[in-house]
Amino acid sequence: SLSEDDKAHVKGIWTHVCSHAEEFGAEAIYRMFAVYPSSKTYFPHFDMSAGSEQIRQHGKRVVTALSDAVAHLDNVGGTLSKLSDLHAQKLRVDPVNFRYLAQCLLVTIAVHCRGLMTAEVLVSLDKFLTLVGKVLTSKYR
Ligand code: ZNH
Repeated sequence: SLSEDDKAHVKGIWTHVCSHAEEFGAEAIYRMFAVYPSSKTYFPHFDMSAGSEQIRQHGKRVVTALSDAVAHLDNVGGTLSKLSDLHAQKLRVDPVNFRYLAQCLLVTIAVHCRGLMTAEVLVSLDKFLTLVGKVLTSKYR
C-alpha cells in the first residue's frame, strides 16, 4: 500500500492534474487507443478521432474518479466501490488494460508536469494507479 511519502507525492502532483482533468484524461485515453489498439474494443460506440466529444467526456470522467480516490487515499477501495462493481459486472475489461491506461496517464502527466515528475513522484504515482487498478478489478470472478 501507499506510504505517507507516496500519499504526499500523489496529492502534490494531483493539484496540477485535477485542474486539467478533461485535457489530461482525454490525452491519456487517446494515447491508450493509439498505443494499445486492443483497448479500443471496449468502446465500439466512440468517435476515435483526437479530441472527440466522447474521448474528452470519458477522459474527464476517469480523471474525476481518480481525483475522488486522491481525496480519500486511506480508503481507495471504499471510494471506488461503485466503479468497481461497474467494471466487474458490466464492463468486464481485461485487467491488462488497467496497466495500459496507467502507463498512458503517467506519460501524459510527465509531458505536462515536467519539472514536478521526479523519479520519486513517478514511483508513487505508479503505485497509486496500480492500487486503483487492483480495486477496479477486485470483484472479478
Ligand atoms: Zn473505466 C466507464 C473510471 C479504467 C473501460 N470508467 C468508466 C466511468 C468511469 C471510469 C468514472 C464512467 C462510469 C459511469 O458512467 O458511471 N476506468 C475508470 C478509472 C480507470 C478505468 C478510474 C482506471 C484508472 N475503464 C478502464 C479501462 C478500460 C475501461 C482500462 C478499458 C480499456 N470504462 C470503460 C468503459 C466504460 C467505462 C468501456 C463505459 C464508457 C461509455 O461511456 O460507454
